[in-house]
Amino acid sequence: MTDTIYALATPPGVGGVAVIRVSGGKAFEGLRELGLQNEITPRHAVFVSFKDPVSRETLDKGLALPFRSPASFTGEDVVEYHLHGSPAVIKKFLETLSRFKGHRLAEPGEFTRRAFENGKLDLTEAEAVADLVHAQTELQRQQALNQLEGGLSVLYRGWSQRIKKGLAYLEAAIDFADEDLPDGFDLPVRENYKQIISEIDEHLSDNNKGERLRDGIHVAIIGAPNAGKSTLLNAFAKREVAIVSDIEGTTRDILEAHLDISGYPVILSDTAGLRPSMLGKSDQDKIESEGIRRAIERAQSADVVILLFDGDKDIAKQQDTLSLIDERSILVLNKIDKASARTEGGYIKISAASGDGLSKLSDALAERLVTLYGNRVAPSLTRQRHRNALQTTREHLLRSVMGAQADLTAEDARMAMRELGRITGRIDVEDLLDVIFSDFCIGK
Ligand SMILES: Nc1nc2c(ncn2[C@@H]2O[C@H](COP(=O)(O)OP(=O)(O)OP(=O)(O)O)[C@@H](O)[C@H]2O)c(=O)[nH]1
Ligand SMILES: [Mg+2]
Repeated sequence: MTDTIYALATPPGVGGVAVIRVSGGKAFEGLRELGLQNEITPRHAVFVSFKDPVSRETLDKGLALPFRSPASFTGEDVVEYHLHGSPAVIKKFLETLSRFKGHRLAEPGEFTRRAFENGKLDLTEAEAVADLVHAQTELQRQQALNQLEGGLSVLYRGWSQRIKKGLAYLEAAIDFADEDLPDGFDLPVRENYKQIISEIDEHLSDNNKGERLRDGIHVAIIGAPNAGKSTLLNAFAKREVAIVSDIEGTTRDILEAHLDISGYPVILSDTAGLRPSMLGKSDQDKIESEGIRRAIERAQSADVVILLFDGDKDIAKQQDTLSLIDERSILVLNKIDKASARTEGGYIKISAASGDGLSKLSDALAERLVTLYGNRVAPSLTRQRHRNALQTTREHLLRSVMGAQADLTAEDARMAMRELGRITGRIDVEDLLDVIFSDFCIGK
């Protein structure tokens, strides 16, 4: 018998209601000990005056909401306690639960883990629970929900089924043929596997969309010292993240702010002003040159780069910034509020200080993100784990297609299926039997 686990399900601190969740074989017993007299009716909330079973002291008055196995999130008996959301009530209640037989505090993710182990969710769906809980932007919510509803599972299971069908055909042909197999009998299977490979390739070459939506899209502000990079970061973040001054070389480290740009999670970074000519001239510059090195590194790794030009100075002289123009850049001219400001075309013109033009820049950024990642949530892989497993699946499948003999083709296809199953964690019994008994011959 596994332990009955409990934990606070809502954030700690003060709130209108706090929810404590209990899951396991002794969950209902605990509810009785806490004072429920009547019979337990699953999925019906009851108002209870919760009492410490030993001291008979009242802990709180609140609701208990029981779910009977297997019709619960974890698949076990579950009771949710809706209490007054105060730190003292929560502490007292958890303390009381800790003294119950077979009860212990849940480990991180343990409720979802049990849901997986009891077949309520597959691995990608379990991961989606975590993503949904952490979703900060609209597209993150949509993506997590899509995955929770089985978007990835359906896709991967579909491939797995098709590989399995081909495998069945190959094995039947190999095992039952009483004469030599005709040349090319396995051609349709190989064709089908080739098709799956190209579908996997398409799924993999999505610009890392799912991972970016999950982890954040990196947008870097790059430009000469005093161009107004820190002012721009602060304007977007709506708070004083970075120090702004008219001294060139104020910013050294990379500073980040998390933004929501039209539902896309963006990590906007402010960097040291590019001024390589000053590098290595004094002790002070050692720090600045490290800052510039980091700035250039960030410019290279970012998904989108805002190249910020100082509109108060000659653009042609901002060589270090100009030399970084590539397909990832958005060209922006700052300080247009100044009387002496440039008027060159091809730039988005802003005043980071007054806020002028910022909505235009924000729109341009959103438009770029739509181009890069689309604005419709399709099932996209969200983790390196998925990517690695798919790449291995692809390798096995490719070897299967190239296999000189049908039995080699079959063996590689089996490995491809197993690798796919690893992503969802669902290698169903039938698949396992396939793998186990495939080494037997018919008749044994
Ligand atoms: N008039 C005007 N001044 C601005 C604008 N944006 C920034 N400044 C001023 O320009 C100076 C430099 O601004 P910062 O934001 O510190 O520039 P930076 O690019 O971060 O500079 P470094 O960190 O040294 O690379 C400050 O005095 C700002 O107040 C603007 O749109 N208009
Ligand atoms: Mg700065």
